[in-house]
Amino acid sequence: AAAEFNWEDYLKECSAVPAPPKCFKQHKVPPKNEFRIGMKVEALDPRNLTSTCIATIVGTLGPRLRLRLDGSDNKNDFWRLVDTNNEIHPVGHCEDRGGMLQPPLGFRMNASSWPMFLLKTLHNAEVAPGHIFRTEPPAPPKNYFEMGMKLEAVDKKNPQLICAATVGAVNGDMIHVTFDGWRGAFDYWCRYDSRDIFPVGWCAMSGHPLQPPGQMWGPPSSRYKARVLNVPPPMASSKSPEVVPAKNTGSANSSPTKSGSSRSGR
Ligand code: MLZ
Repeated sequence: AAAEFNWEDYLKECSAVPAPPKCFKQHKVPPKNEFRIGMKVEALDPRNLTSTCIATIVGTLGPRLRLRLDGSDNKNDFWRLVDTNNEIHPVGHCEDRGGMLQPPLGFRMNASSWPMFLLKTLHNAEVAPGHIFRTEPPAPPKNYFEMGMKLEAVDKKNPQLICAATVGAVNGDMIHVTFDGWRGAFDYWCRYDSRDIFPVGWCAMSGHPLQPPGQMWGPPSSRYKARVLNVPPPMASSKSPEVVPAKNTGSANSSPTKSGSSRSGR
């Protein structure tokens, strides 16, 4: 059985340092999540940020909320932290400011049925009380990240996942988030004050699951074995000798592209 992932051993193994907490726009203590499934909130439509819609909490993970816009489908759920101030609000916030609630992009019904739909969706609904919305942490004054530092980051292609990651590069206010053991397939650039990145230990502290690095992180012997197994067969296809399928012993979905910056060189 594979050993269970823990940051302490992994950092030693990589001789890497975690990005210090001051790098992140996150509270030092993760906020409490008092939202419950079924509660309704106002949310900006992620596909149309000028619209405020009604959303229902359809799931929670640690301090994160899984949201679905009322009147939309179940294919466009999105995640927000309970301390996201500008994208989620208590029901009533929009109207208090003279705004009007809008149907989501891809509203299932005819636009003319929106007013009645809105009335019905809010009738007898459990709305999330104002006090459970947490205040947003301040942004760090500048980009303190350095190449090679470890962190935990949302996988934007699988946004329910927070995974072990490394700062692959820094450029002005941007950092390159590279996912350990996934060969670049999920990497992205984001601002240093993104809410999708967290210090090492945040998942453990907040009760959120952490996806460990892909592939191998056992003793060096097992990694060596994995590499030997990864060597392509001597008689590769005569048609296209340059395209060698990388036989993968570990994870199913990793692509045979560039080697992960985080795990190379050992
Ligand atoms: N379904 C995918 C998830 C990969 C997640 C990678 N995160 C960096 C797989 O298991 O291949």
